[in-house]
Amino acid sequence: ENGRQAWLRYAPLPQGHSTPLPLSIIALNSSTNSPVNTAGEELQKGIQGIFGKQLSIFNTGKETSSAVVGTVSQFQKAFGSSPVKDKLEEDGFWLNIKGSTVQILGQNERGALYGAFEYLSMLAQGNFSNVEYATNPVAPVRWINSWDNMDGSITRGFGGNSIFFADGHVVSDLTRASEYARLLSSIRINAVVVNDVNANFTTINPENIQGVGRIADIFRPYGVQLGLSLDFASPMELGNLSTYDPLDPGVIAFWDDITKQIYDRIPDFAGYLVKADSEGTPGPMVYNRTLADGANLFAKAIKPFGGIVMYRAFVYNQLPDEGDWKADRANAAVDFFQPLDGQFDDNVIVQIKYGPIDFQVREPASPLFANLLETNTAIELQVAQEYLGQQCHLVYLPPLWRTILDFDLRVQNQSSFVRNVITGEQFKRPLGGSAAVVNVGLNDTWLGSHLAMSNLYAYGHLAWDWTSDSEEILQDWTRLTFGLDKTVVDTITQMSMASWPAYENYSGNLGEQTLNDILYTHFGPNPQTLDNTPWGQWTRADHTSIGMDRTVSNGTGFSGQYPPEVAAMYENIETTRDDLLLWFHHVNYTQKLKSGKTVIQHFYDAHYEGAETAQKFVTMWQSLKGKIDDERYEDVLFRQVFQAGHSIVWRDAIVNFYNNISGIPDDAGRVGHHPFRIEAESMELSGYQPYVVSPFEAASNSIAIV
Ligand code: BDP
Repeated sequence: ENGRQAWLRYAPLPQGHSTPLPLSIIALNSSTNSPVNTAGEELQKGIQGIFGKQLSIFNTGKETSSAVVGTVSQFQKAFGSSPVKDKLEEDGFWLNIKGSTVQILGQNERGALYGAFEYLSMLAQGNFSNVEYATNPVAPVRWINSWDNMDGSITRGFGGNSIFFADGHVVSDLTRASEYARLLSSIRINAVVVNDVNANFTTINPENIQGVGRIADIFRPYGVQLGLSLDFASPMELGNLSTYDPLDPGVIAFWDDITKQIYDRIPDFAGYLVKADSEGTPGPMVYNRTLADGANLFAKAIKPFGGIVMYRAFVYNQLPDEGDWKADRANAAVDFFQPLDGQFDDNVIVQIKYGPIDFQVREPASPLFANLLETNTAIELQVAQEYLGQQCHLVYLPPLWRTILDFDLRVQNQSSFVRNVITGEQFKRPLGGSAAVVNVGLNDTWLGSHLAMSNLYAYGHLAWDWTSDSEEILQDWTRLTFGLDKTVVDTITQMSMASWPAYENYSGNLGEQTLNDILYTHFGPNPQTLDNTPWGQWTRADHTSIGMDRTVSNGTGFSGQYPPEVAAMYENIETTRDDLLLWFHHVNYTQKLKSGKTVIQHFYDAHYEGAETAQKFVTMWQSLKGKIDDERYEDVLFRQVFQAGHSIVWRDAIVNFYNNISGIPDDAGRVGHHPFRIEAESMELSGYQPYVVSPFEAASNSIAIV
């Protein structure tokens, strides 16, 4: 049990679980690369694993007591008429289980494969209900963005090197890529952009187009399409042109040609992802062209082939001068994109990070979702826990995502939830959906941590239907990953559901964002870097007060980017939720919250509470010893012990920082007092040296041992 099978282990069910099974499998397409063929094999493998029964696969036969898998039209051809009672949309499927007679019918082959995984997931969880239903995705784009570099490293990767690239090329052994596609199709992900958004032009040289073509071949039987990130300056770097101006005829011809080369090799290529004019990347603004000119350049090249362009809204190159108190990076996306609404081609989707800054522990929903009424949009999430403990901390993310997706933007004073905007439903847009940054690597655990995989599993399920219950998804994942034992399921549920609030409590609360090292690692606590950088995660803390005034009346004007009802709510301290107070307002440390506590006392209490919860994860996990395999038990235990310790580092660094800067004592007398603590540097050290840390708050007495 090294984690490599993730939630597709097909472990034998405990004694006493039995059900009438189909006697055979009928897969209505037997060509090797077809998802329906894959579905047949997967059903065989799953039933073999769960029940120890070897079923044969046919491509025709008697429907009764068989599991038939195929598309609706394949079924009609084989059996005359369609049993499907509800409307199926692209990628949707129909599942009809009547004891040993099972119909799994997709609108397309991909849908049929999704249905097969759904049936197996039920069986693997000992759920033997007879069911009959159709299910459709809420959006056509359910993508993953990999941040893999051509040299094999992964930007913000915490699970080893790339499964796709090494030394500038596509690796020859793509076994892991195939296993990954299998995992992804089981959670209904339909495309993966394989290279980092900070793209390198070499990805699209002739050799690498062939290479990524091999990845696409490996993905195809799983119904997963391939996409690529582009480097906007490729016409110069690869094409030897003197410009990459998006309106230049030579540049247009260059991209037309590259696109044709890609489709010659990968006829089902999904599309492009573009990070331009962002954090130093080249883009259309270099030539005084608009971001829409940039996006439409690719959109026009790819349109004849049916591809799409995901154009990222993470644009804030033109950062204001430091010290300019009106300047606010949070304003950037709306400032840049809102004036261009209506100018993007129909096959462009503007991909928007969930909050206006950058994957922080809590942010308000990006106001850009409310400002593009004539543009397709998608939400960008991060399964990679870049700011959220980097897979060394357990943080179950769906509850965080739901704060954004379930937020009502009140566009034109009408109900307008973010989840309905990004699917295209709200503003009647043809395209939309989501992308998540997922940095799986060669590590057997994929993400570097067994428990972190629940985030990937949940992302797929939520991208299919954002109203699904985060806790139920987690419990399905737990049963599939660790078995049906109720204590195991309950304990992992409790830990996971408590994990994001705990992390928020010890890492940055009241909307301050994650108070971590912002300059480089994005990992441990370093609150003092926050106001000295151009990155915009400002706290604006001084001796008496804290928080960023983003109001229209006094501050950066950010709150005015929301539609009127929401803008009015955030403009006013009284109507701003406590958990976003310091995002929108600058207040005294002694300001009273709605909870009745002062801001500073809330900091102290929350940090102690958060760290205490993280300590409990260790004992909770220990209660599972013997109930799950030793290999994964030990691995997770190691991480939970680390988190428990690191949460104390977080707690003390932050409370000491605010205690020093405000001079206000902790009512409960905890801050600065650790009567039972034995300092590491006062122990007998063998092979370790004392080391003076900076910032000093990050270690007691500012001394660590290394
Ligand atoms: C930041 C990451 C950086 C990414 C960037 C992005 O630190 O590595 O390149 O986002 O999303 O969060 O483009």
